[in-house]
Amino acid sequence: MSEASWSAELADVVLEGRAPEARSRTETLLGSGVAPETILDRALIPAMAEAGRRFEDQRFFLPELMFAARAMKEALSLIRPLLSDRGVPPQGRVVIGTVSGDLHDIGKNIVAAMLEGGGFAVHDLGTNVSPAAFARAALEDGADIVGLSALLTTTMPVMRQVVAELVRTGTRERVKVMVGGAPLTERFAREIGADAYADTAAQAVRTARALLGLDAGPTEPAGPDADSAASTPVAEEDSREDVAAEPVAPGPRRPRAQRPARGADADNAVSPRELVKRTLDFRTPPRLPRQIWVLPRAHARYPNELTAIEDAFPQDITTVPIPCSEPVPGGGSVHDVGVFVDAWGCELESLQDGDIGQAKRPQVHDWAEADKVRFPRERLAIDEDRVHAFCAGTDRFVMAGTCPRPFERLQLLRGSESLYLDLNRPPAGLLSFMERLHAFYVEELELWARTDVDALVFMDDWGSERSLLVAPELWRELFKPMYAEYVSIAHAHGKHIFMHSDGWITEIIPDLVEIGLDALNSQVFCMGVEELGRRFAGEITFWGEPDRQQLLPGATPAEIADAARSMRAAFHRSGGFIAQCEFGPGARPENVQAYFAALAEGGA
Ligand code: B1M
Repeated sequence: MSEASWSAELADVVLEGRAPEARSRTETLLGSGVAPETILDRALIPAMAEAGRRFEDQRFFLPELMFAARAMKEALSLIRPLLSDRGVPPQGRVVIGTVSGDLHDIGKNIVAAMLEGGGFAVHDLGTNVSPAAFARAALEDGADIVGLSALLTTTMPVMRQVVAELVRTGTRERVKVMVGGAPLTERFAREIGADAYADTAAQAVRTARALLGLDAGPTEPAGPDADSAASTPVAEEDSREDVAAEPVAPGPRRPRAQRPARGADADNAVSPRELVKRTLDFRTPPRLPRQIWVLPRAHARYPNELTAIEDAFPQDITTVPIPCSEPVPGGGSVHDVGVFVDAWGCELESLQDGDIGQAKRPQVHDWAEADKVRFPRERLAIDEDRVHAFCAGTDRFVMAGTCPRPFERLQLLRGSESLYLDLNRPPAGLLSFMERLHAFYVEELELWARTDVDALVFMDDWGSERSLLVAPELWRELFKPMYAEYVSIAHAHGKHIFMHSDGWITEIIPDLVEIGLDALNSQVFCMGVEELGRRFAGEITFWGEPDRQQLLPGATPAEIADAARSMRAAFHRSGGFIAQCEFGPGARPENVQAYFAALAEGGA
């Protein structure tokens, strides 16, 4: 077989994530005398470069990218030892990690895999890595590049400390520093004295090559649509049908089109509860309803400022504290530092007081054994009298005290990375577990829907900063039917229903509108406020939210006020916009205040 055809075939096998075949083909090629560096240069590096391009332009999502990376690693495990035996050096040595205080590792792992696929020797230090540990590893490994990842605005400053530690230990002049992660910018990289910033994993490979003065690409790309690789500086598919039982009819749509004319029932004397209902039903509320989400660290740090904000801008929405008649096992709080075991038996590790941690030790190693998972059925013992009393005792709009999160729960049980891999070709055990999980949440929502609460709520994070985490088709097949049923339950009981998702999710908003979701909390600034307004205003209520990554921590109060007005202009159409704002650890109290003040101007 010619080099062009074996390299294109092996590249395709890697791109399709067929790990055992990637290994066996590599074995055969090596056995027939093809040099390991030729296999790397002609097939593996081009395949991973193509996988990165597909991820960048959203033909690949996390499951596909992780599958390809796994196949590449299988092949590399045969090639790497041979390369070192033959004295072939890697393209460069990279020490990489997520900085102290930060547990996000999905993006960093992809960057590490792509760099390996690009021919670099990568030492991944994991998450929560201290400046001293980066400097030590850089020295010991003789690294050419130190790669730093951070996803939290509160952990970005650690990157500056890493650079300082490299200087202090005399390592800085020997290594290049590359930084990346959703909240970072080119400017920030310059300010902290890094050598380069890369915004995606594919870009990280190009940047690493440029930093080390390597040429634009090692080889002609393989595979049918593998074109230019520019380098820039600075269970079987079919078994999915088993999931989630019957297709679910969308919940009854509220008659959004038949709204009364603007101002028809303007009545400033309405209660907060009625105000929110009018907003959700596009019945011309006299002002925008308000809701603040206070995270524990903001509570502890700014108690007086918080009281002043709540006094000046009384809140219109509240949540029932979960009044189960049985105690929920586990104890402690999900916000405490250390390891917290939740009601499902999942262990979460939190580094900072007030943060929700990362799954520490996944329970499910094989979906065939998922029947061992303990469902917290005590949550179903709702003390209805207490819920009724709570609702009767407030004139605020009341949300249920539970929040189904099927995707998040699956990640906590299985581990994020393993779940993404599973979702690529979901095994039967996963699909049947999803049915059980869904049935549990349905039972719980049905119970809450029979109480006096005004709304049900559910959440799952579906986006990174730039794209969906999974392909929209997969989401539609596996998760949309679940959410559609949640919406149906709420509407059948005359309740409204709210959803939260982080990240860029523009592509699935039409689906959420279609199933009849009433209100969506999402990162509207990463999707584009104007575009969202143009496409969806009047179709769904935007439940906040001002950007928590750049604006709330970094902008001036005047900029926040402008942002708040732009949200109202984009989303409010005789209703359809709730002035929700998170008050988290990085947010400045004057900015939270400015947001509510700007939205209180001139009524709705
Ligand atoms: Co977190 N989280 N999270 N979270 N989370 C974000 C980052 C957030 C933006 C969501 C939001 O508020 N809208 C927000 C940060 C806001 C801010 O900083 N101001 C946030 C928060 C607040 C938190 C907690 C504090 C939540 C809480 O407790 N209340 C908590 C913190 C825990 C901690 O770290 N101490 C937390 C926890 C978690 C989970 C554990 C639930 C989970 C992480 C699971 C895991 O990583 N194993 C999680 C997730 C999944 C997210 C979102 C939804 C998605 C992140 C992701 O995996 N993206 C995220 C929302 C968002 O990003 N808008 C969010 C997919 C990944 C492929 O993209 O990581 O951007 P990304 O990586 C890209 C590029 O950035 C780049 O290449 C990658 C591939 O193209 N890149 C590099 C990354 N590193 C690079 C390094 C390089 C070069 C390029 O060179 C070295």
